[in-house]
Amino acid sequence: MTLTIAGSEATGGAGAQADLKTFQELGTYGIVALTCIVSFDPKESWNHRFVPVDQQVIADQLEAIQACYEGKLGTVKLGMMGSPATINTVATALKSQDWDNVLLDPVLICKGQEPGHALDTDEALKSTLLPLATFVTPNHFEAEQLSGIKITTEDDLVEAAKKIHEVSGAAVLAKGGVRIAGEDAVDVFYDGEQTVELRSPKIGQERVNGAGCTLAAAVTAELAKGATPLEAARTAKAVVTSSIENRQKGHTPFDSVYQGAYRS
Ligand code: PXL
Repeated sequence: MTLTIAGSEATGGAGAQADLKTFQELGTYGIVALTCIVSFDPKESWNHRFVPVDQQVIADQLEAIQACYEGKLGTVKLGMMGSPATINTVATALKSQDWDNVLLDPVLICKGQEPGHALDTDEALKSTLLPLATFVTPNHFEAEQLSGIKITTEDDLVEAAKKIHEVSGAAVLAKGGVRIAGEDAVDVFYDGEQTVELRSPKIGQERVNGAGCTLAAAVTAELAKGATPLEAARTAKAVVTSSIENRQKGHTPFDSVYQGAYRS
């Protein structure tokens, strides 16, 4: 059983939709509490229109979920929060029970959001959610924000992963993706003991919508099934590679991942 606390991305590529599809594909019972609704704007270069869900409604969803599955729900993924207020509401609910796995995908910015807004969200993520996390999956930009390290090489990515582990105690899977030069998409796993570079050949040079969400959701599902953090990271890399290979094209300038063709 896996819960995602995340935003809706209406075209179905990213956010809660990607999380639920990934949970289903990996054989866990998926549950969602929605934090916000993102609708790309076809009239404005597909910028993100962002609407937060009312704080009371976020709290109500979590109340329903936690009461329904009390004693059974041990794994949660945190996706796009969108505001410090939502981060506080979510943290309050999380603290009302014990968790085996709290996976934080520190989604910081979405085009169309105010940069100032993202800075506040960054601070709230660091102070309020990062200490609760057992596993963190920052992308290139988020790893720079959380570590304060500018990342241009694989070595920088390793340093950033170590720094984020130091401040959180969590296992870290820092994603280089297409942002670090070279033939391979490299992600760095660090859990305080092992540093492992996970690589697979890049599939094009463009970002694919929902890849980060899928990777983090796959880690979440595997952790819920009892995998170690490193095993979960390896499986997740295979899931996201398959989801990129089988991407869905639309009229957006980017394609969206599709998880449905993954075979273990
Ligand atoms: O991929 C990051 C992401 C997460 N959550 C929501 C999103 C996006 C990107 O579009 O819309 C809701």
